Formats: sequence, C-alpha cells, structure tokens
Amino acid sequence: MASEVIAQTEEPRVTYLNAGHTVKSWLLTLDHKRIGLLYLFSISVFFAIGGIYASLIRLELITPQGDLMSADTYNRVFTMHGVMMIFFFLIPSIPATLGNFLLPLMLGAKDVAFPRLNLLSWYVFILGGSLMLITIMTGGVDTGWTFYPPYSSIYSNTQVTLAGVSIFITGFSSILTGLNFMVTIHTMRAPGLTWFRLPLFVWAHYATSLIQVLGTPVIAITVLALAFERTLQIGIFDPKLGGDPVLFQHMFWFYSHPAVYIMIIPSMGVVSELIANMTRKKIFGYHFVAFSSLAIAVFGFLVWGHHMFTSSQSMYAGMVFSLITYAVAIPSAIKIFNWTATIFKGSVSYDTPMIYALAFIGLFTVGGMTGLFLAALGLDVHLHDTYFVVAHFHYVMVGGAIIGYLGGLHFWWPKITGRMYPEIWGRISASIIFLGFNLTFFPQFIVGYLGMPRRYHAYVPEFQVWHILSSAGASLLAIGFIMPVVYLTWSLKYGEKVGDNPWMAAGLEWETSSPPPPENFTYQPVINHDAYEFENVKEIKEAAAREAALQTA
Ligand code: HEM
Ligand SMILES: [Cu+2]
Repeated sequence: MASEVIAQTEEPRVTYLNAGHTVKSWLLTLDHKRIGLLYLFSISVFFAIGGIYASLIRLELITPQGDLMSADTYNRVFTMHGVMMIFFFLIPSIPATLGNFLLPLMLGAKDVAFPRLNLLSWYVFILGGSLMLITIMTGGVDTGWTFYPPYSSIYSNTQVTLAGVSIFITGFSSILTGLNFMVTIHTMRAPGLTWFRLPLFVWAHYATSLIQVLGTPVIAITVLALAFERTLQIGIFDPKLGGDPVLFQHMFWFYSHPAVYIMIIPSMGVVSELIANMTRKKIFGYHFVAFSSLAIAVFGFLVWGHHMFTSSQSMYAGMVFSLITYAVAIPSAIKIFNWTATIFKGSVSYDTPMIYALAFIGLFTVGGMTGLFLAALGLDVHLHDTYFVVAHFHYVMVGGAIIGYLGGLHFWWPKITGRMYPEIWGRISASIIFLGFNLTFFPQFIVGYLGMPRRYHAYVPEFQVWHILSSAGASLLAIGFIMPVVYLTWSLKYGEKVGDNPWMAAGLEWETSSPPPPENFTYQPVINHDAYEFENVKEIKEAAAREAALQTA
C-alpha cells in the first residue's frame, strides 16, 4: 500500500520524449535522440513512396505484354523506385536513425559533437527530399537511378536536372552526418572507453563515416556536372564536344560502389550487436570484425570498374578490377565466419532480433556470393544488365541492409520508446519477410540467367512463370513490411513497459533508463572492461547475487 502512495506522488521522470510537447520542441531540437526519430519518420515516408513504385513494377511484370503502363511511364516508375530507395532510404537508414540515436549513448556522451550541425543535416535532407518530391510531381525521371549519359544528358526530356540538384543537396546531409560521427567517436568517448573497447556498431559507423566523407563529394560533383552538361552543353560527357560518356560511369561508380557499403556496413554493425547479445557471447575475433569494416571501406574505393566490364574499358583494367573485387569479398567473409563462430555453442535466444540476424547471415551470403559470379569477367558478359544483377543487389540491399535495419529497430525499440512490441507479431512478420523476400528475388536469378534484361516492361512469354512467382512474393513482402509499422505504432501506446534492459544486453546504452533522459546519463559513465562482457551487466550481476544468496540460505 505504502509504495503505491509514494508512486502516485512521485514526480514523473523527465525523458527525451516528454521533455517538451510542442511541434517547435521537435523541429528545433538539438537532442540526437529526437533527431534520430525525425529521420526515422522521414525515411519511412520515403520508403513507402519507393515501395508504391515497387508494387507498380511488379504489377506490370505479371503479364508479358506491357499492358499496365506505357514503356515511357515504366521507365519513370523504376527510376523513381531506385532513386527513392537508394538515396532517400537506404543510404541514410541506419546511420541517420539508429546511428544518431545510439552513438552518443554507446559512447557515454551527452550528445554528438555538433548538435546544431546534426539538426541542419536533417533539414538539408528534407530540402533534398522535397526537391525530389517536386521532381516526381513534375513528371519524374526516366534514366534509371544511374543517370547514364548520353541518354540523360541529351535525349531524356524528363526532370534530370532537378533530380541532380536534389541529390547534390542531399549529399551534404550525408557528408555532415559522417563528419559529425567521426568527430564524436574521436573526442567524446567516456573515460576508459578505448578504441578496442568500443561496440562493433561504433566501429561500423566509423568506417561508414569515412566513406560518406570521402565518397559523397564525388557523386555530388558528378550529378552537378550532368546538370551543367544538360543545361549548357559544355562537353564533359558529350564526345561531339570533346567529352567522354564513359567518364560519367567512372565518376558515378567511384562513389556508388562505396555507397553500397554505406548501406551494408552499418547493418553489419547492427548484426554484430544482435549476435553478441542474443548469444550472450563476445564476438569471436572482435579485432578482425572491427578492422574488416575499415578494410571494406578502404578497398571499396578500388573496385568501381567491375560495373563497367562491358563498357569497352581495357581488358587489363577489367582483370585488375575483377581481382580486387574478389579481394573485397574477404573482409565480408571474415565477418560471416566470425558471427557463425560466435553463434556456435552460444546460448541462443530466438527472439525477433535474432531471427533478423540469422536472416541477414543467410541472405547476405547469397548476395555476396552472387557478387563473385558477377565479378568473374567472362560470366559478367552474360549476366550484365540482366535480372541476375537485380537479384544480386536486392539480396544484399534488402536481404542485407534492410533486414539488419529492422533487426536493429526491434532490438533497440524498448530503449527508444520504453515499451516492448508484441514478440509473437515480431516473429511472424520477420518470417513473412524472409519468405516473401526469397520468393520475390530468387526467381530473378533464374530469369536473369535465362536472359531477361533488366528495365524492360514487356518480355517473352516463357519468362512469365518466374515473374508471377516474383510478384506473388512481392505481395507477401509488402504485408511483412506493413506489419511492423502497425504493431510498432500500436506498442507506442499499449506496449508493455519493460524497464531499462529487457534483453539483459551488454552496452552502455542499456545502463541508462528507457527512454533515456534528455542528457542520456544522470552520471558520468566510466568504463573498465571490454565490449560484450556479460558478467558486468547490472541485471545479470543482481540475478547472480540473488542466486548465491539462495544457495547460502
Ligand atoms: C556489400 C554489399 C553489396 C551491395 C549493396 C551491392 C550492390 C550492388 C548494386 C546496387 C549493383 C547494381 C548496380 C546497377 O544498378 O547497375 C551491383 C552490381 C554488382 N556487384 Fe554488388 N553489391 C554488394 C556486394 C558485392 C560483392 C561482395 C561483390 C563481389 C565480390 C559484388 C559485385 C558486383 C558486380 C561485379 C556488379 C556488376 C554487375 C553488372 O552490372 O554486370 N557486389 N551490386
Ligand atoms: Cu560495385
């Protein structure tokens, strides 16, 4: 009785969520946790738009005739799908949402190094995104998300210039976030938190930030050059004026290959956290996993030519690019092996985040291995620009990056909101996503191998069966993606309140309350042990002490 009375008169705890209720307190917030949620909301909207385009693509391809839309409309549809998904969803996804929310918590810091810059990054992102929405409303773009000239520079009469400006602007958001994270990781670690005590999530974000800072300026210049070429015909890419159309491909892929790692490395960081915490083990070969992120980031800059094997580049260049591409597979494989070794003999709990982690390992392995098929010079001549490529990159980007993102979102949801989602729904939707994903994309390997080119809205009737499977899978996948939106939103109000550390996870972010107070910690955390040492988790210590007391009693 007495405790109830006290509970009622107790001051409600101030958290980052209730520290201000006005719209202004959100739109002008400098709190990295709120900024993370602003991103979460905005990229979800962009993902929904990209998803609507995806369903249009899959609807068109149910029949071999191009009967749902004209070729011209179809070109705009798959372009807007790619642009939305890559530039406005996948690239910002984990760094901008989970990264923003978690990095300072994991470092024991009050905020990121430059909170105002962090807020500015979001506004820049929204500005770029709005321009892309205007692009869509004024007719969209039909060049494919790769914007290759001469089609994009001379022939297309769609909004290529506006789209270029939008991507140029959005790039700054990525660069600023990367800079902010690097400075934060360098300067704001809690006392005792040395580099090799950092969670692998932090290492992954450090490597990602390097790519963002070093690579993004190149894409920004590339799309700007394209915009100039279109409006002023100055001869950067047009051979008639002394330019070189293949130069565009070099510049584009010099960024966009590393960019695929901006999408996947953060996801790998998430998976490392999930596996350590769900198996209650230190990640096997911690140093190798940490350095493999850096290796991927650095070597990722040396392989762009594998997108251009069929573009008349010299055979010797092709051989070098092929060889280095094979070399980049090594650090990815190291991660897969080390995660597997960690799971081996761990006490695994198959909660929703772990289902996502296991799905990641399986799907990313398929995606990565088929990358090796494409990196083989001779085989790529057959597979280039077919659905095999489409299947490959979806296995990595959806099966890898998005699966990791969802796993992370579920794992840290109780930290972000203070409430738990219904576990059974988590497992059901994760399983639906896994099945739907494979049904959507595995047939594309086959139909691609059989010769179906990508970006076609009509095809020979023999391919129809594969497309029907794929479209059926896409419907399942859509259901799987919509379910978390529903039950996560539901849990905001009705989810069970679960305390600070429902997973008994190791990591500084779990030591503060859920949801965290505005300044993250009410004390200065001091670190005296490595990452993933579960004996040091407060809840586990207490349980052990209770156990010991029972034994002696
Ligand atoms: C790590 C995550 C990866 C992601 C996100 C990814 C993503 C992509 C994307 C988006 C494309 C298609 C680009 C386009 O639109 O033309 C692509 C193509 C390609 N990928 Fe990957 N990839 C990844 C890993 C790998 C790996 C590990 C390898 C090889 C070891 C690889 C080799 C290739 C090759 C050779 C192509 C070009 C195929 C062609 O156009 O003929 N990729 N990848
Ligand atoms: Cu590449």
